Amino acid sequence: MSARALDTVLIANRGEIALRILRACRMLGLRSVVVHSEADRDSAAVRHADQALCVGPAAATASYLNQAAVLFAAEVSGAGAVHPGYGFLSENAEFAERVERAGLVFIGPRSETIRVMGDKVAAKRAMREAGVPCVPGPDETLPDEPEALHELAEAIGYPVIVKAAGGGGGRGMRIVYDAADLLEALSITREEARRAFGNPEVYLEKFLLHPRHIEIQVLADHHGHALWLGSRDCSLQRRHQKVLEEAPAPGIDAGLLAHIGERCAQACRMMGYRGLGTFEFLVEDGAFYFIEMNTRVQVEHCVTEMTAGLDLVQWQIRVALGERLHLLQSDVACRGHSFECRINAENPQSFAPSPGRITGWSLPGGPGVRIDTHAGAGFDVSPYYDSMIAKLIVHGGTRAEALVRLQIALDEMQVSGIETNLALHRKLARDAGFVAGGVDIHYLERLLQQGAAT
Ligand code: MV4
Repeated sequence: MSARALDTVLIANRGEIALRILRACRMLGLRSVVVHSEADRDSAAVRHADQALCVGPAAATASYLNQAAVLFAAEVSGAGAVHPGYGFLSENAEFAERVERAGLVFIGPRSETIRVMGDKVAAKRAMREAGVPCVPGPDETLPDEPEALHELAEAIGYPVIVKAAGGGGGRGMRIVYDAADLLEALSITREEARRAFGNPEVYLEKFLLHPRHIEIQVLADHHGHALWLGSRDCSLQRRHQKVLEEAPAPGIDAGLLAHIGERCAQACRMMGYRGLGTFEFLVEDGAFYFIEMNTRVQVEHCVTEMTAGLDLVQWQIRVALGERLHLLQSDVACRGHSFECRINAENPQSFAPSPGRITGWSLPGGPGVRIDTHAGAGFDVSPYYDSMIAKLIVHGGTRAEALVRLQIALDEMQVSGIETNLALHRKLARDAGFVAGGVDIHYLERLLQQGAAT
């Protein structure tokens, strides 16, 4: 314990988020240790960190997911805290527990909270008990008897969706339109879940046909103080990958949003939640339905930073180190509007990753324009990791102003040497449905199908 310093943070991630965390550490006067794979030796995070340690070969399972190697790096560097970023080990309860047991601070909620939220049925039960509205459907283990199952589904009303308790983020789910298909859907999903997540438990929900995906950002300290920091609309997705996000969610009644936000903050207080968190909702016909909670910093946290005027990653670290949040809910404002485009190295038709060397790189700028990236001219996009190469974030006083900034910034941005989804973003930023605001979760895939047909 003696060598462990709470002035040193180990960053267990790569890419833009490693840099983002590093910058927050610098702002707080904290030392940073970055772990990296052999493929990321020349990365900007490695260059800028106070210390860098290689934890294994390029494959994530051998490096960024290698718990023993990451924990060993924390030990040898004398780090007192571990920031997992997003993806990789960020929502791994076992890893968080090992960090805790090593006497280190895991920058995130308690491992026990991560475990509860990882079980989507347990998470839903906790939220319902805290007064957060959930999708209709039971939050207890399903009965075994076929008749009881049929009665349950009838009571919910078809179509229903079968989801794996160990799933989430679109993995392990199956829609059932007709009672004749119910039992088979349950048994197939259960078998898939047993294999994929080691947990065969499944649950049933009413399947909402045209919802929006709206999130509430929360922040809680270790002293029972919790705040909600606004909403995000993440409905523009393709195959459960978000493409373009915005804050606040457009067209939602402010009173309703405040009511839901306050429910989320209250749920945090009841659970003794600590750190940053996201409540995911499906919103249909003006009603909010909780589906999942994320216990990490999210890729799209930036749009909330722009509208709330807060450095969320700094706050995440500060509360993890035990600091009190003195900010009051009445101090939290939502100023203007923000958009974030995820710029990916991918083929515009097939969406297959497009790794390789970036030869040309020209970034937009001006008021209200922010780029979070680890890439640049001469950067090699690795085939081993996620294909996101940059986030373009804009802010404006109104949604209309932010939208014009987005259009201009997208036109200014140029990337060559690899394929990107910039053209898709340019098209989206001028799409009538998107410009109007409030499209549903199926909008982007429908748009892509039409585009492919013409
Ligand atoms: C749903 C749903 C409709 N009804 N649950 C997909 C990801 C996972 N987080 C939950 N998902 C969904 N759950 C009910 N009861 C539709 C989806 C869904 C979806 C949700 C958010 C964003 C994009 C989506 C695309 C397809 C399906």
